[in-house]
Amino acid sequence: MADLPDAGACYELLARMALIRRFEEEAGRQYQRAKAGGFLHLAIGEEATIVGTTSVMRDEDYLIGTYRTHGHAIARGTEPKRVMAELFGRVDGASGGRGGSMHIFDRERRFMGGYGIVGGNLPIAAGLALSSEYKGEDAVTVCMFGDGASNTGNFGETMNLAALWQLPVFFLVENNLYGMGTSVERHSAQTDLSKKAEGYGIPGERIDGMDVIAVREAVAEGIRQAREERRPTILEAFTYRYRGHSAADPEVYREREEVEEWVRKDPIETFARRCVEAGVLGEREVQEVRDKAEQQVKAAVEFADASPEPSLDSLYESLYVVDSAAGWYAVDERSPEPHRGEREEEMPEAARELAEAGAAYAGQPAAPRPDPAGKGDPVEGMEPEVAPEREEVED
Ligand SMILES: Cc1ncc(C[n+]2csc(CCOP(=O)(O)OP(=O)(O)O)c2C)c(N)n1
Ligand SMILES: [Mg+2]
Repeated sequence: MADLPDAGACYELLARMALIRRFEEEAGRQYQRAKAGGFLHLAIGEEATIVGTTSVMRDEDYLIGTYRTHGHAIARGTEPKRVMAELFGRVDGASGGRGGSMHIFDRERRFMGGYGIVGGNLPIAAGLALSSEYKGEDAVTVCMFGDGASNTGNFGETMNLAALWQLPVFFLVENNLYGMGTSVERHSAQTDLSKKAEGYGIPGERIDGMDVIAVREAVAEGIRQAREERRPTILEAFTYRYRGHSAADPEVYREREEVEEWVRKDPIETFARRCVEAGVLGEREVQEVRDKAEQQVKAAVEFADASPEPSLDSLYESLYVVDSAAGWYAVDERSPEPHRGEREEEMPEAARELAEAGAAYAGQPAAPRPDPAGKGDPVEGMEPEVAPEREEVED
């Protein structure tokens, strides 16, 4: 077992993990109260993998993750109140209230998301590393993704280019044993995910992702190789999410005993105990860490609650539109005349009308859905539906 670092570092590791845990418990509660919208994927149980990794990154390094990244942002230094405001869809959120739970983003801290497409963050990580290379920066890009993501085409393409171009990138698979409800044995022919990039020239290792110190040591070495030798490597960290895949998961694919077994290895409890037994931290400090987390999360909820919603006028701000695609919605090529929304000068007014129509529709689920291309008539084949119950929604 790797040695503990000094007391200050231990305190900081414990404090970060406790803060993330408390934050996510509260996020789950706020979601049930419908304060947070969209989808919610909690990483409760995975804190050691997250914090162990970020604790050895430099400020200049990039981190890119998945849709389960509230903790990653907080671990990188994004204020919890800005993450909570993002979940609430408010202007003071990390992404201005536009991203929600799956798209937390903090450029200043080089946290590049928050990404909803499984495996979609991998090529972006290679791109970030390539940009560092071009600019002659020392920065390393750390790319974290799930076991399920290792099956995507992006995985192979990214590994190939990362190795071929000797990019300063480091990969970490958060193997929580499932991709949604499918276990690794059922979704991957090669179940040793640390070997999965070997054929592309990227060696890997397996580590205990519930042990913050083990993660920290292994990641530090991976980052060092990426920075100093331009040698990308991959780490497979075994971890576990105590909660369902998302808030909508009935969890029929696993037994309660399995969850309980992992909870007994809880990364925060075991680390706190180890620090106390080694005399590095006192019981009083452990309690202080918990109290501080409680206060910070309470303040985050108050802040998020007080933050306003983005104005309707700002609905079309910060959107990226490819130049060649005139207008902002699919154009019906069969009719040559300009379609509503294609003339840019009409945009502000058209955007406002649509936003108001959308808001009216959301408030009256039984009303016919307005037709954005017409004058508000119902669209054929798009009969109004009643919004599904949150519990039934799958992503
Ligand atoms: C390209 C793509 N396919 C499918 C989905 C639906 N989906 C969302 S999460 C998920 C499971 C991914 O599992 P894993 O990579 O192990 O990450 P975890 O959720 O366990 O953190 C799937 C299939 C998606 N978002 N993107
Ligand atoms: Mg998984």
